[in-house]
Amino acid sequence: MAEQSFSIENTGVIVVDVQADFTELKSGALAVPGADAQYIDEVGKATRRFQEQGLPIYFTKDWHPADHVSFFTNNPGTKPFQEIEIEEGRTQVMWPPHCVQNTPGAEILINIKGPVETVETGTNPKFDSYSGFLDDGGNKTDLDRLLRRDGIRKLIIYGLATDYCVKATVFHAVEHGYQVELLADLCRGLSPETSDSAIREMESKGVTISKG
Ligand code: VGL
Ligand code: ZN
Repeated sequence: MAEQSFSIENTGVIVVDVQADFTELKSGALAVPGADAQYIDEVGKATRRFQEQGLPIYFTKDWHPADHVSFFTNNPGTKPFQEIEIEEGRTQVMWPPHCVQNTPGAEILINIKGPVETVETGTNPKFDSYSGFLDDGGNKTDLDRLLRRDGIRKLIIYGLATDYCVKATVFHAVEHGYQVELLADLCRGLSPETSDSAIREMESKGVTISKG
């Protein structure tokens, strides 16, 4: 793994779902192992450094209504982390309720002074959305439009969780034609196995895997 290697021209930074509910630091409802105080500190420092270098910063924010389909509490008889078929051909992992709109668990834990665009995901109660670009119903977020507006061709991506929202956002970024660099040391995953295979899959799609 090399240090982050992109030239900064036409490059944007996507910080995926660095929110209280995904951290051990805040004893989040869906805490990702290793998303502790030191991790949050490192992600904050890196993000501020990129902004000082002049790179535009885009946050994705998991932002669910209380009646969201992905919460096991909204699907009677299901248990957390169980995978169910919610309709013909569409599966859904049952998550503990997390990142509910306007609750402390949904708060992004990065302090930054300069301008940042924030893109909300998972706002439709009927569809989950691991990707920052597109939900499971095929509905677009504002992310691609913002990146085009800003002339971005290359993306540096990191955040939570490697095996879910980071993975889906990276894949869609590649599909949308962006050149992608993943900063692996600034990511944490829910499980080591699925995180390792997510990173291998990213590499096979031409993503550069770097340190922080
Ligand atoms: C995420 C599970 C459910 C993530 C979001 O940010 O990776 N994972 N919602
Ligand atoms: Zn979610």
